[in-house]
Amino acid sequence: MSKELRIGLIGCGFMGRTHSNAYNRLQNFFPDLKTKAVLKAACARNKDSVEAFAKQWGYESTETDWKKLIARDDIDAVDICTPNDTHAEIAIASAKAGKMILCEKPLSRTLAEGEEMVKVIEKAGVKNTVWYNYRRVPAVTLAKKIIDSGKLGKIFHYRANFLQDWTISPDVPQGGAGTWRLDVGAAGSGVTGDLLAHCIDTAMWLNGGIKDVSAMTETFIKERVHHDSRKKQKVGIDDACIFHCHFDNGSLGLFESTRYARGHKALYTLEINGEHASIRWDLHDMNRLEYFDHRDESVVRGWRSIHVTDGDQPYMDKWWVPGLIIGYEHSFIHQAADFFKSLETNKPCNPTFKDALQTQKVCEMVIESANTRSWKDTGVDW
Ligand code: SOE
Repeated sequence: MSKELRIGLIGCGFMGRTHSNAYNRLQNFFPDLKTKAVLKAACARNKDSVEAFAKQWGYESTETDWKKLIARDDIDAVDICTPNDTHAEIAIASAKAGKMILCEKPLSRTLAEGEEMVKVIEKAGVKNTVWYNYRRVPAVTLAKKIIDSGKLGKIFHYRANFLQDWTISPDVPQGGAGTWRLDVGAAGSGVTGDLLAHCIDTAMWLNGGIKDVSAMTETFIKERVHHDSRKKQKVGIDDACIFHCHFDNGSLGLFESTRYARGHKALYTLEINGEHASIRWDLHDMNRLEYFDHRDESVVRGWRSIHVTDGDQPYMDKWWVPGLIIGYEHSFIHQAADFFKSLETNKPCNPTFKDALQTQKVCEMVIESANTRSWKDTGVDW
């Protein structure tokens, strides 16, 4: 390893941990990378917690003001792990300061914010990526390879769910650490931007652009105490969202997400049905890809469960030995590795801000469709 990429991470919550873990693992598991990750600075508003975080994850220094972090000459790349309402401001300032940017999903709260971000980032010409991590689960990456090889034939259906149950109690507040996802001001939307954004990103990557959408949303709990005001306030997010759509390739899509599916903590599933074959994947059994091929001899035809752990399957040559599994955190390690690799090849590390803006277009039209009870064209350019 010769070069260094000095990272400044902003936001030290759940995503701050997943990204920091990713940088820390690169040297061990991706030793061929020519650039070394240097954890230069971590930034969060609370001095004590950012110092504890920096110590735990190996950052050399801390900041409590993100503007100071961005102004530092010893930072090459800014990693944005803050709530959605700060993504645009931080990303735009970072691009203007000439920093590379790795931004946690979703890109932005609204399409307008996302468009502004893309405009500034493209003008600055800085390297960028958005952490839609599920693309880099080896079984999902394998699904992409199988689809691209044409094995499924013409695609008819794409189906995805992302189900949770953590907001069923009316006592869960909106706003504040951990629960900002319930505050429309901080999050922009509810399950649409938080969970369906993942499904949409994966779907367009696997199956091409989404042309138009028809959606419905529901807010089951209309008022919640706000962390800041300590008063009950109207809830502005969508608690649940269901939409269907047409893809550019003529297939039909069906998507559902909710935080009210009792018994489901984080169940992301997807299924694709083609003329010759089908594929399905389930986050709770994430090392497996299920595959059905109608061309198999009829007496043995059936769903196969492919254990994606062999060295010739995506990313798996970097890990243990065939048959041994990896987990959720590895999807982030793979994205970090691909970003570092992209510095060598000078190719984009997808999804870039521009790609993530396409997901933002779908999310915006999903909400718009639900609000107006009508079909909406997404304007996606895939
Ligand atoms: C929400 O609970 C959440 O943490 C999302 O914000 C993540 O993006 C998703 O991967 C898991 O669920």
